[in-house]
Amino acid sequence: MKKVSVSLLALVLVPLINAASPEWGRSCGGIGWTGDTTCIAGTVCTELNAYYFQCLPGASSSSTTIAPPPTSPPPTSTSAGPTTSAPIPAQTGFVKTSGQRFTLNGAEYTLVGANAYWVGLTGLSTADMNAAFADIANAGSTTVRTWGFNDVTSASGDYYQLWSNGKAAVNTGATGLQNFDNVVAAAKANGLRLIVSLTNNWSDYGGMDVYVSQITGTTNHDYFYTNASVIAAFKSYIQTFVGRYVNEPTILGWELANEPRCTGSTGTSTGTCTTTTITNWASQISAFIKSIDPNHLVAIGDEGFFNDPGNALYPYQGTEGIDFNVNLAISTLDFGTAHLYPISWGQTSDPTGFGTQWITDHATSQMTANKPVILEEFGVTDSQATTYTSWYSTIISTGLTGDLIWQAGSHLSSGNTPDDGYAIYPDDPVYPIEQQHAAALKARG
Ligand SMILES: *[C@@H]1O[C@H](CO)[C@@H](O)[C@H](O)[C@H]1NC(C)=O
Ligand SMILES: CC(=O)N[C@H]1CO[C@H](CO)[C@@H](O)[C@@H]1O
Repeated sequence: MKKVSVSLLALVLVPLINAASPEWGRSCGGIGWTGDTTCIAGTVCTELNAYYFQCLPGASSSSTTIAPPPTSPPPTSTSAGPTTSAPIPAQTGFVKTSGQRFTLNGAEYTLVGANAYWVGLTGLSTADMNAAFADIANAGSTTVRTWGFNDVTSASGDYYQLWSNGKAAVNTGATGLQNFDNVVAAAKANGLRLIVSLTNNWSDYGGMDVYVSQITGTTNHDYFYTNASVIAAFKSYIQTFVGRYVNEPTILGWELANEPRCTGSTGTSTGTCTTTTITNWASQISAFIKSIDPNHLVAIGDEGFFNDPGNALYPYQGTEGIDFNVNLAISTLDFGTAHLYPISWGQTSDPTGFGTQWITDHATSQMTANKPVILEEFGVTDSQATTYTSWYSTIISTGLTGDLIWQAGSHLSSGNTPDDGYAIYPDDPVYPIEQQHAAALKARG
């Protein structure tokens, strides 16, 4: 139902790829757009949807100015499944921070929930998006983290940016940003708010290495943080993606990237990347997001590694290019994030105990910086109930601001959502543990 025909999609995309003029296809309006609304001669500001107007070739031979866009909420899907037959609850106000807590309209907002990167990337109907978010909401969740990127070099499935010969074209159509509009509408219909990552350290769904290889012709992962052309391309994507949702309260916040590190899936870098490299990049990109979107919170989306060279434990050594405490002090970053995968990180002798220390140390950083910190991914594949019960208890007792489990799962009409060994479906014994924790975190405040 949300798909357009391939030929129609090609009509939309091909001219963008071949366009010679940077003016061609430039954003010029839509809900939340605060930039230039005029288009050069020969192009007309054209509404692609309420959120997105572009300068496209038109009959007009002079510049055209469009009226400011309406400030009404996004049109909700007319093809909603049974779970949205009830009126969609109004979501008003943006989630903000106050000291170490999140707030909404002056009251405390408990950030608890799950990751579901797949909602917009696995061809789900709007009815299945709603069913997946309903399962997450029934766990007591307030918040879901998902992917706002998929960089491809040939058009297939749902994707947001198509690369060819070093140039990117954002997919604003039904398999692109209009599909993400449906993700936002489905989250809203279930009373959830979204944390959206804007690229990936890893090669899943494209990510940094696609920018680097397309623009520099190399596999040096850290060029993502330093090459001016790559940074300009990432900012251009942010301008379009973030710009589309500036006035959308269902977005809780933006994350610069999922798990940025000096090296990625290629394992290749210039050898010159340090924690300073990523700190400088995070300062620059977060300030850019704030400049186009003052409404939403911004975080890095990193794993929360500490930079203590010589520490016996790998996640504390700073070798991946992350200095959690230095980054948390950046003024244009609103909250800190940590992930927790003891087994992947070689902490195999006492993974539960390692996690307890990790949570405690991040709660200490949270107090020092006086900003919220969330455990925004965590997972083990063995003894999940025991380990998660312990970690949840530590989150409550240390005062860590909130958490999102990796990852949510649903049994949908189209089949089961992805399971990488960590997915918790509603019939999993961990699901009621999530429910108890959400209630306990809301009660703690
Ligand atoms: C970025 O990469 C391009 C393509 O390889 C190169 O021409 C340019 O000099 C690089 N810029 C910087 C600042 O390194
Ligand atoms: C921690 C993590 O997410 N690792 C994944 C990163 O991406 C690579 C390549 O796609 C995967 O193999 C890792 O599991």
